[in-house]
Amino acid sequence: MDSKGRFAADEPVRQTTEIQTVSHVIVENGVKLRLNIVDTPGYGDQVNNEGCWDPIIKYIKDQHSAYLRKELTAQRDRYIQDTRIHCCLYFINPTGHSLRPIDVIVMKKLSEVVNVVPVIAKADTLTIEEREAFKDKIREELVYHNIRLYPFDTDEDDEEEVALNESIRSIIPFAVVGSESNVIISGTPVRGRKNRLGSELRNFLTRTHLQDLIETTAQIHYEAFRSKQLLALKEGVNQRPAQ
Ligand SMILES: Nc1nc2c(ncn2[C@@H]2O[C@H](COP(=O)(O)OP(=O)(O)OP(=O)(O)O)[C@@H](O)[C@H]2O)c(=O)[nH]1
Ligand SMILES: [Mg+2]
Repeated sequence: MDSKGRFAADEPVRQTTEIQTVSHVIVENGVKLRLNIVDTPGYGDQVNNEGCWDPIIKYIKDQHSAYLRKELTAQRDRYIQDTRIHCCLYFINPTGHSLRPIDVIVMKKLSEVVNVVPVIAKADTLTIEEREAFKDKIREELVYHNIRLYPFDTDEDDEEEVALNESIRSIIPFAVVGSESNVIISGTPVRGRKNRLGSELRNFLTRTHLQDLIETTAQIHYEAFRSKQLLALKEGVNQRPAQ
């Protein structure tokens, strides 16, 4: 795939951000985990990127809306299929300098509706020193721009949770490398490159924070959406003329 996400040069260049979902099953400690991954090819590709985040925000809200509809109509004991986005990985270009204005704007907008986790893409293009300096700079900028990302501290957090959140904040942004080829690990071909980049993110997503990402989505992001919708519904009813 080239940098415009096309398979061939004669395919049209996208005009907007697309939304593509794929489903993966991964096995973690013998437990099967179904992961739905939603990709946004074309994000940030345009000369004028104004509004390129709209389809992404809309998609996230649509999932909340679909869940709310099912919740309002479902019998209590029926399982509701959950398509809500539990974690949004925001890929940062490995410039080594600073966040771009679009990164600041979009991370702020996204953090109002979803758990946002910043990730430095193509981290193999930076030396270890550059990478650490870039991470420090990004952490500083996140504070400077008052971007409150996952994990959020709440009043009910116990000591253990506060410490866990603190440890994540000290690692963020994660650094990753992508791969289109397989390497042989213990005789089995595995997609990837031979280095440890990415293992911290994998651990975070599939082990240490899996449950908390799901709970935070339900208790903070979805709850905020839900109460707003229900309030609007109620006000709509009150405004209707009496029959
Ligand atoms: N060195 C290096 N190159 C990478 C890495 N990941 C992707 N690339 C290259 O960077 C280019 C763009 O990568 P993509 O993964 O298609 O980028 P994208 O942002 O998803 O692009 P769209 O899907 O079109 O929005 C390709 O040529 C990749 O081979 C990486 O971790 N390291
Ligand atoms: Mg892509």
